[in-house]
Amino acid sequence: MIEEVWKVDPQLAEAICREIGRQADKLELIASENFASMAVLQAQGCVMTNKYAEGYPAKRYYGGCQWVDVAEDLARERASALFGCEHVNVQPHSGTQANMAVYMAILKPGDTILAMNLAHGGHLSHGSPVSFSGQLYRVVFYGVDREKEVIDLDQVRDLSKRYRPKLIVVGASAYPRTIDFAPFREIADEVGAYVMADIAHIAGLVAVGIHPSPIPYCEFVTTTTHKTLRGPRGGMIMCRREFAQVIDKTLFPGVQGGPLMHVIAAKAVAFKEALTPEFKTYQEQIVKNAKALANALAERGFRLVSGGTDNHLMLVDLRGKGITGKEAEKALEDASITVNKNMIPFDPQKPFIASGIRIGTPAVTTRGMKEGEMEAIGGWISRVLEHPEETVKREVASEVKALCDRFPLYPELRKECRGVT
Ligand code: DSN
Repeated sequence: MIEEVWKVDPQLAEAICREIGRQADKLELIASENFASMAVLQAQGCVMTNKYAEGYPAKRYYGGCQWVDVAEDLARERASALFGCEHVNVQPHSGTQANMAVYMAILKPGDTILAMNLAHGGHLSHGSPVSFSGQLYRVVFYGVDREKEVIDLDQVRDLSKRYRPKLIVVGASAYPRTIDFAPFREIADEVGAYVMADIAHIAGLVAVGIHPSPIPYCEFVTTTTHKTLRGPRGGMIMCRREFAQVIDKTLFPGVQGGPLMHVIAAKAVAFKEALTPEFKTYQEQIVKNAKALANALAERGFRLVSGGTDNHLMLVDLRGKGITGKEAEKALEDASITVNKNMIPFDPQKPFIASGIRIGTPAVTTRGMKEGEMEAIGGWISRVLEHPEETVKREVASEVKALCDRFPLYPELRKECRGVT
């Protein structure tokens, strides 16, 4: 796939190969990342990148769209089959653009949104003051209960009654527990609000039925396609039939121009993969691995926010270990283990320092790792964070490399790297 890049732009080819090497030789534990299949990568690298296709299948503003129409129809049909939704739009370039289209379809600037606090696990596009969502709308935040560290539904109800939001957003990027969507519907009905679930993180789990689906409870469901769903980087909106037209016209031409047809082609491939029995087994293993890793850390004295995990990720509170999230991220990176620093609920630290790290298992599970490997990884994380000295980091990095060699990633791509990885 990169032969021609070597000929035209060796500098860039080298960067690609070094990235292949980084992904293959280190442990990827960022909860929002994954490794797309070769089929997804090839579809994304296809000639559909050349095609303008503003509009929707059979209603385009350009000629010559018959084959990109096939791609978009396949993506739409498969997404509907996967999630059981009435309408789907597969054109959003990202999760944030999917959320933006929903907000702009049903809200006016100044309208009130009730959403989960970013510092408690929410997302920037759910009303953070640094995002358009916090600048255009009046946003009220709910969070987790201080003791149990699970979503505080009493607070959701109280705030809904006090502020009468037009939209309640449910969904998170750093929440380790199952989300029950039914109470959000009940509360929204009490105050006449719409509900949007953003399932970007848990979409793969929802698709195979090991996390409850928000579809019966929400007018709108948004997601990205590249996290647990393991497709190309992108977004998607699902909605009830009655909102199909307003969502489609708000996404295009409202907030986006021409769709990325090569990415939509790759989404179609990923959804086909997600409809297989193997994908269900994969999602189940993600959760088993997360539990095994959480146990391995807890046994070594690490405090997990909410006491553990039900899904693909965990949040580790490092305050008892005398190391900040920022320091932990760096120490682990030096040991070839990639995680991200993360705020924990009621964090005394600023976001750029943070008291915790977020750890997820989707990517290592794609490589074929199981509970035994999670136990080893938990041990390495503990060794590095308890003793972040150079010798320890070097030792762990070499053990990580040996493990990664047993679970090769993209071997066919590495062959094209001319020894540069
Ligand atoms: N940045 C993503 C994450 O890491 O969770 C969410 O958009």
